[in-house]
Amino acid sequence: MDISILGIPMDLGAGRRGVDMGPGALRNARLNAALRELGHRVHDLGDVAVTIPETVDRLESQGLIFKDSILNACTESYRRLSALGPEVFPISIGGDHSMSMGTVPGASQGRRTGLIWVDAHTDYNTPGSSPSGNIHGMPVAHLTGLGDPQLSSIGGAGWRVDPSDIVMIGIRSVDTAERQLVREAGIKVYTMKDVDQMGISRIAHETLERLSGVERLHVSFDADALDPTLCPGVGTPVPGGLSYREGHLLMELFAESRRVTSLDIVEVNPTLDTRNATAEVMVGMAASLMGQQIM
Ligand code: DIR
Ligand code: MN
Ligand code: MN
Ligand code: MN
Repeated sequence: MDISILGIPMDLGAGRRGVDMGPGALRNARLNAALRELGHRVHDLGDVAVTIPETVDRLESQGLIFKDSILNACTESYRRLSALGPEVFPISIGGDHSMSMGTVPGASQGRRTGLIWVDAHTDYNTPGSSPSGNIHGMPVAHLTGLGDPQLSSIGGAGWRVDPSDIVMIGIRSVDTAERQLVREAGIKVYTMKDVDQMGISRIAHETLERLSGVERLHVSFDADALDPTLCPGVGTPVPGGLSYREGHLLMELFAESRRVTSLDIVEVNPTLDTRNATAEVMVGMAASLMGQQIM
């Protein structure tokens, strides 16, 4: 397969600094080589330009934290990925999760897209519901058309992800007002309780079944979905996450389906990490999604 890697060195949407170094950490953990060893042709597109937070006013124009700079980086990411066409498999490496407001529409190629959100958080706050003002807690809401009109139309005025085409896995931290928004939208959520009770295998199969009608299938993988003992290098660790094998099995089962068309790896924070362990684990997850098998 032809894989294009796009780095988005952005921490503007997160509550603390450091995930801007995620793309470097993932490349340092041999992401590109691991994918080549699987037989893929890998093209690294380099990084999009992202504003350095210290150079601008954090409230910029509308009071949303770093909104203008995030909008610019997401718009550029959208353009770069759109230009790849439908035959290339894009892997976007971040960067905080606000980048997915650009990568999901970019990878969608204008088609109906299923979104698998692997995360401790639902990231479904709007500017009105968010307790933090951090835009990395808001990308899914904007992808479905809620929230700030500019952030919700990065993929063009009419493009949206239908809430019924979204499945979230690994969830264990949801804000009070956000919970109501997720319920109203009708998004399918597999919490960590569901993972414990049902097993990740059944969840993977149900997810693929639920998203059987979409043309494109995007996996957005936040490193904080995995347990913080495994991935300490994240800004908002929440105990009780996916195990190493649950993460791999989920990716292995998605790979077997051959239906996934794009991937994000986000929220790797090298300043909080232990010897780049989080980046190494996430490279392993990407390799499993792209076909790595044990035998
Ligand atoms: C929280 C934290 N729900 C917020 N979100 C995080 O700020 O909206 N998302 N950490 O990844
Ligand atoms: Mn997230
Ligand atoms: Mn998260
Ligand atoms: Mn986040």
